[in-house]
Amino acid sequence: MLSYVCVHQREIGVDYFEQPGSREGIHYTSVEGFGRVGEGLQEAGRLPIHLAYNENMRMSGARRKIALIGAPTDVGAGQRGGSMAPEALRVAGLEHSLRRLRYEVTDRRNLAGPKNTERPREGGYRHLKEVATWCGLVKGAVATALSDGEIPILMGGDHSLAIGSVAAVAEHCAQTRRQLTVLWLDAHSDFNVPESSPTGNIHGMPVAIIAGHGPQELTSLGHTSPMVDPSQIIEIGVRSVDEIEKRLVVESGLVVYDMRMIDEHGMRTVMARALDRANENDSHLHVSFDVDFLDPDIAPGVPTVVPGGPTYREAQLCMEMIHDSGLLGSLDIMELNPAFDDHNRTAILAVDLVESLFGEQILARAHDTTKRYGL
Ligand SMILES: [Mn+2]
Repeated sequence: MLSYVCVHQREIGVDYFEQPGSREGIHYTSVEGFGRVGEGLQEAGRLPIHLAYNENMRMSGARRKIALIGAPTDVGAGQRGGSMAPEALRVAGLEHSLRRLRYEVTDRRNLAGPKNTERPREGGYRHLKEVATWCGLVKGAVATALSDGEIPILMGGDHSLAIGSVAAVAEHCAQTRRQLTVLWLDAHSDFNVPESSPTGNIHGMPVAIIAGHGPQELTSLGHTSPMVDPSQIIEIGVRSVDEIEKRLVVESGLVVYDMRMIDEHGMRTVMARALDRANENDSHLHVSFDVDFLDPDIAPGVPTVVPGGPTYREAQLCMEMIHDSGLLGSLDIMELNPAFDDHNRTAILAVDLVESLFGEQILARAHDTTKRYGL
């Protein structure tokens, strides 16, 4: 009988799949080390055909608990509908998928904040007060999850809410003396200021704000300004930047891997370089995943589609490589908009990608990052 075996560091567990690819009949055992894995296998009468030992799975040992936090609002966006996204992700099975990957998952349900009043721009921004209130709520919920030893997954909501989650993560990292690297997966650079923004919608500004450029109501959510050193903010998948914003991005010192770089060098090289930066400092990696990062052919359910994004396979590789780094500490899933979606397919795709981010693999395999990607 053939079995697949996967062994995790620290919290050592064994997965037996009776048939390759099967998810049924999984037998789970806790063992102390390799010797006992062999014994366990003999006792179970199964033949291991692959043994995977992941030295880099720091996360799996230290943190196996996940908190889902819903922030149902679109106050920072130009289009309505993002407020329905947390429920769309639940309907697509996010909690079940993570449980299947052996995480202890608590759905902390939805935060309740101010409604979208659909007012026009005032003093450069739309809905600044509402965005600040929502971000304060998000910061509180994410901070609680982190101090409880959970990996927070923020289910947005529009991308302005990431100001709140990054504020919490940055403060947590400062308290625990951990370096922070932010991976911003997005079609846009989200680095607008009122002078460069054509709309005043704050979902186009969160990176500028966490890098220290923005209204006091939002920059003050951080324990310090900038919340994150711009050289530790890495943008991937960018393909739409407003005119004045281009100059700001270049001057800011953030690291941008735009679509041209992905075209020329491939997702593998781009991700290896990005993760190398995080690995150098053994950083807490915060991933802010704007669903519009993905090519709209596969992910139509976003308000601001930009053609020419990563394909399904490129996105999977991106997520798998982040997982393999063992550094993932917190995640935002942002900008999903069920009003633009087709039978929830974008939410289902987002859940599929989050599964890869949290360790789903085609096969159990040894994934020592250094050897596998030549970092
Ligand atoms: Mn964004």
